[in-house]
Amino acid sequence: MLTTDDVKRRARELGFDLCGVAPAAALPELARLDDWLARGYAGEMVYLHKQAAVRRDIRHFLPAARAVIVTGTLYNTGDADDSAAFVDDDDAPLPRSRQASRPPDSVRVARYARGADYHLVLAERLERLVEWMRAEHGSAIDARIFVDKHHVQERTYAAYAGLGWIGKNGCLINPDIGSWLLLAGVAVDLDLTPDAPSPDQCGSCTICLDACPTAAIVEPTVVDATKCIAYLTIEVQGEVPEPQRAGIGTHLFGCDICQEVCPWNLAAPITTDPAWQPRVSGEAGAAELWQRSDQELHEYVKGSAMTHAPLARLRRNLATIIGNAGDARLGAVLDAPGRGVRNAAHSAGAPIVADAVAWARRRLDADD
Ligand code: B12
Ligand code: SF4
Ligand code: SF4
Repeated sequence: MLTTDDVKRRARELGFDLCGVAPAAALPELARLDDWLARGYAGEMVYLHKQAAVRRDIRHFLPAARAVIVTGTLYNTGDADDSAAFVDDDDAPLPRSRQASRPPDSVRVARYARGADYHLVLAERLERLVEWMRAEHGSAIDARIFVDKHHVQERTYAAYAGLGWIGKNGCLINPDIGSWLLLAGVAVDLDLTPDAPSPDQCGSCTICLDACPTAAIVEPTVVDATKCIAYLTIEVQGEVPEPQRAGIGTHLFGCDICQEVCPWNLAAPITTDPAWQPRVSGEAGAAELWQRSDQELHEYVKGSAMTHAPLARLRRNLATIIGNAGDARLGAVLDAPGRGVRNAAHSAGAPIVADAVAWARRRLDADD
């Protein structure tokens, strides 16, 4: 008979840094999603409303489920984004020298998006875990994997599986390895012994709430996505509301500030897993990226989770960053996407890009 320890051992061999088991139940904290949705915090992410009924109980995802195996994978390569440069505070935790050395239009790419597309990597590893469970168990197993986009509240099941606690920044934090973690798992009809949940260790700290540049953490553990830079740069399909564009700063894709500042990440271990080694540079300049052709931009994001965003959305973000850079000279490149070569940068013709370009010009002119 398969035990929780057997599953954890195998998960470790497959490259997962953490693994635990949660009960397959309608856990009380799952009900918080309804309140969050009712407050309008999901914004354009209508899929969360549509999936809400399934997300209330893992047994709507897999009716036969008796246990939820949750994994955590460390993606910290030590390749820090100095997002905290954005925090206008003398106590900012990152070295001022690095902040000063960055050109004003250096883009910021969230760490999780710089390596290989985790949806594919983790799904493949979980499939192998399920195959192994089927072979070991001897008789049929009903199992269904989930990686991010599936209809499962991963953080809540992860907390019950003992992987960590829900920090005030909303992220699951493991006391040994911090919060640079991707979550994924398997709902299964096996009777596996659940782990004990980890205690909350945020204490009286409020660093992340104070550091969030857009005040998106509206109360401890609750993020209003419509204010979050990750949502504005990744999820918003159309035009970003004008009053929110300045707050995006130089973020091209996602935001790590509330994790960069968290004391539990100060000693986060560094992974050597080849999957997470950066393939997308977080050091490129927005003006330089803007001048690339669509084909070159596609090469820039190839293989990473950034490919989930259409090129026009990336160009919209690049124009916004240029507008925020405060250097009027950068405005000249806005006339030459794809280095001005005709047809090289089709995505620049999208209305959301044209709108962001017009805004960036106005902003740079006003700064002049
Ligand atoms: C929608 C979404 C977003 C939205 C909304 C985020 C949010 N905070 O709600 C946006 C686009 C803003 C976003 C941003 C990011 N995301 Co996101 N996102 C998701 C997604 C798809 C659903 C999350 C959701 O349902 N939100 C609604 C809220 C209400 O639900 P929740 O976040 O799960 O929160 C639950 C807990 O807080 C729980 N809870 C609260 N208090 C307590 C107390 C106890 C004791 C317990 C048990 C539970 C509990 O109640 C809530 C409801 O169940 C999940 C994947 C998934 N399938 O779950 C990834 C996920 C949460 N995101 C992830 C990541 C990595 C990020 C970013 C770091 C990416 C980036 N660098 O830009 C940021 C972090 C922003 C932040 N501070 O939260 C990881 C988080 C890993 C971790 N260590 O926590 C996930 C799990 C994806 C994955 N598979 O790894 N994301
Ligand atoms: S990801 Fe950035 S914008 Fe979103 S809550 Fe964290 S610090 Fe705020
Ligand atoms: S910064 Fe402080 S309050 Fe925020 S998640 Fe980390 S420990 Fe908790």
